[in-house]
Amino acid sequence: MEEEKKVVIEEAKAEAPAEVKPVPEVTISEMNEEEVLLEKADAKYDAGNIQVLEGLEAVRKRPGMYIGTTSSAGLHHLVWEIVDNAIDEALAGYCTEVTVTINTGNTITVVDNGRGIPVDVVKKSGLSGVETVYTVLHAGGKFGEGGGYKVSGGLHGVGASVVNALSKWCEVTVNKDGGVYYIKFENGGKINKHLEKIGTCDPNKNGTKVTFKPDPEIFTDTTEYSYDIIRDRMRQVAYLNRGIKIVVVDAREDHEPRREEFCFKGGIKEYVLFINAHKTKLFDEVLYCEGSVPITLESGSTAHVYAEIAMQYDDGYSSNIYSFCNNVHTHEGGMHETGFRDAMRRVVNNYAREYKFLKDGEDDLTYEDIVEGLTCVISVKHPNPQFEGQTKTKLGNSEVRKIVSGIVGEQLNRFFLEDPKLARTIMEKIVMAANARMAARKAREDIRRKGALDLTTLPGKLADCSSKNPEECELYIVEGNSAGGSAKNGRNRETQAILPLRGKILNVEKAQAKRIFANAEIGNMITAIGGGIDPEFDVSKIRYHKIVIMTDADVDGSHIRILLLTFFYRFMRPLINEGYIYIAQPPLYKVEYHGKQYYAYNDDQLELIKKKLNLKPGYPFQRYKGLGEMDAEQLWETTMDPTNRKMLRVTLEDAIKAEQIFTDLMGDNVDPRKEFIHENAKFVKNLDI
Ligand code: 28F
Repeated sequence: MEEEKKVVIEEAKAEAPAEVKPVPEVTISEMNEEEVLLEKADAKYDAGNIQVLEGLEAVRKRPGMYIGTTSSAGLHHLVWEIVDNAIDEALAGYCTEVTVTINTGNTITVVDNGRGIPVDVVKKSGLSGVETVYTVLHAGGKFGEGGGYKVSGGLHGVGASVVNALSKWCEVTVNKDGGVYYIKFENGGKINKHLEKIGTCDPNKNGTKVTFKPDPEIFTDTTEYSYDIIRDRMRQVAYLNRGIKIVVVDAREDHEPRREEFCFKGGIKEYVLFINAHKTKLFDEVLYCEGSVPITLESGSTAHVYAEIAMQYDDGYSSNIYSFCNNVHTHEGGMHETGFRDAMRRVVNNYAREYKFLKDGEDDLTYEDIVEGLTCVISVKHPNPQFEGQTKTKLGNSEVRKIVSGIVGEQLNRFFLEDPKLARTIMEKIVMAANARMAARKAREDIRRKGALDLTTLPGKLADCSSKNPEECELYIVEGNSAGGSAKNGRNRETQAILPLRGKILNVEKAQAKRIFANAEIGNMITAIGGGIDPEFDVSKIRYHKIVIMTDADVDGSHIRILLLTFFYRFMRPLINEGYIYIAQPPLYKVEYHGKQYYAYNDDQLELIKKKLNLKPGYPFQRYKGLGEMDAEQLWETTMDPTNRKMLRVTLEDAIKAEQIFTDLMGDNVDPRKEFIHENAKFVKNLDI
C-alpha cells in the first residue's frame, strides 16, 4: 500500500470481436536482417534509410527499456512518440496542425496534415514505408543524414514501432497524392493484411492518422489516459515549436467533453510569459536570443544546431532555468545550460566592470547572483543528441556549449548596449543579490558559530531514532506539540524520529535568506535532516531517507504542508527529485462497531465500511479534526505503521507546474492564491505530486 501515488483499477473492457482471420504472422523480427536492411536512399527521402536494430518482440519482453515504465507515465509515453513523428514532419516544414484525441475505451488518435508516411514498397523488406516505420525498431533516418530529418527524438527516441509493439491494435491511415491507404496491426505489431489502398481523396489534403489501443497485458497498472497530462504536454510542445497548432480533444463518452487548441506564434518567448504569469516582473519584455550553427556529423555531412533562449526577471529570489533538447525537458541540464552560464557570467561581469557596478578589487558576480529572480527557457534542436545522466535527461554534446554561449553572449551584450536603462535595472538587481548572498553567508556563519547549524548538536525537540542507517530511518515532521507527543510514544523508536513543529513555519517564498536561516523551526529541520541547504545541500549526508510531513487534514494543516514543501523545493530540492519526501495520510473517520475500530481515509471508504457492516443511516462515526485527537496507539496503527499506513510520495514530475503553483500560493499576488485554494480544497491530492 505504501508509496503508491494513486491506484486506478481499470475494469477489463471487452473488446469488440475483431474479424481477423488467422493468417501466418509476418513480423519484421522474424526476418533475416539481410532482408530488411534497406538501401541507402539518395538525397530525396523515400522509404529508404531505415535502420533495423531489434524486433518488436524484444520491446514486449522488456517494455521498461523502451518507454521507462509501464505505469501511467509509460502509457502516456506512447502518445508522445506518435506526436513526435507529427512534430518532426512539422519541423521539416510540411505539417501545420496536429490533433490528439482520447477516444472511448482509452484509445488515442493522432492526426497530422503533413505529407503522409511514404506508402511505396521498400525494396528488400518488401514492406511499405508505413509498415517499415511501424514494425522496424529505430525506423526513421537521422535528421541531416542521408536526407532524414528526425529531430524530436524523444527521451527514448524509439518511435512508432514501439507504440505498435505495445498496442493491442494500431491503425494507420495515410492520405497521399490522392490515395487513401490503410493498415491495421494487431497484438503487438503483427501484420495480418498489408497496407492497401482503400479509397481516394483530394490530392492536396495529405496527412497521417494513427489510432492505437495500449495493450492491457502490458499496461497492467492502468490503461486510463489523463486529459490533463496530455493537455499539459501538448501545450509545452506547442510553446517549444512556435506556430504549430496542436488540438487536444477528450471524446470519451464517460468523460466531460473537452477540447483545447494551442498555437503560439511567439514560441518560448510566450512560454516564459506563461510561466511568469502571476509574478511581478522587473520589466515587461522577454529577452530573446536565437541562432543556428552548422556542425559536421560523423558521416561527414553537415547539419545545423539550432538554439533559442528566452528569459525574464521577476522581483523574487528564486531562479528557474528550464532547458530542452529536441523538445525533451533536460532536467539534469547539460551542455546547453553550461553554455548559457558561461555567457551570462562573461557578459554581466564585463558590463558590471565597464560601467562600475563592480568596483576594482571586488569579486566577480556569481552565476547564482545573476540568475536570481530569472526565469529562462533554453531550447536546442540537435540532429544527433546525446542524452546522459541518471535519467537520460542531461545533454552531453560538448559542441553545444560554445554554440549557446556564443549566441547568448553576443545578443545579450547587444541588448545591454542598446538599452542602458534595461541593463541598469538588471545590474542593480544582480548586485543586490550579491550583497544579500554575502549577508546570508555571514548570518549562516554566525549561526554556525552559535551551534545552530552544527550537525553534532541535534535540536532538543527532535526525538531521534536509534538506527544510524539513513536508508531505514524516517523523520516525521509533525504539526503541533500534542500530536508530536502521540507520535513520539507510538513510533518505532529504532527507525522513526519525530520532530514536532510549533505553529506555522516561515514562508520562505517571501522571506530573504537571512531571515530564513535565523528561523528556529527551519533551523531545527536543517539540523535534523543533516544535508545542509542549497547551494551546499548534500543529499548523501542526509540522516533519513523518508521525510514524512504529518499535518492535520484541515486548512491550517494544508497550509503548513505547502510551506514545508516550498521550503524543501527551494532549499533541499534533491530531496524532492530523489523521492525522499512523503505526506502521511491519517484517517478522516473512525467507525466503532462491536468493540472493533474501522478507519476510513476518504468519504468513499466511509460509505463502504458502513455498507459492509450493514450500518443503518445515522449510525455514529467519528470525524477526526486533527492528529491530536488520536492517541499514540491509534496514530501508530493508522498512520505510522509501515505495514499498514498509506503515504503519498512527493514527486515533482513537472517542475514548471510546481513552480507556478508555489509562486501562486506563496508570492505577492493574492488573486491566484485565492483562486487556487478555492479550486483545490484538498491541495496535495490535486497537485498531482
Ligand atoms: C499521426 C502521426 O507519424 N506523421 C508522419 C511523415 C512523413 C514522412 C515520413 C512521417 C520514410 C522512411 C522514415 C513523407 N514524405 N504522424 C506521423 N509524417 N514519416 S511520420 O517519412 C518517414 C521516413 O523512413 C515523409 C516524404 N518524406 C517523409
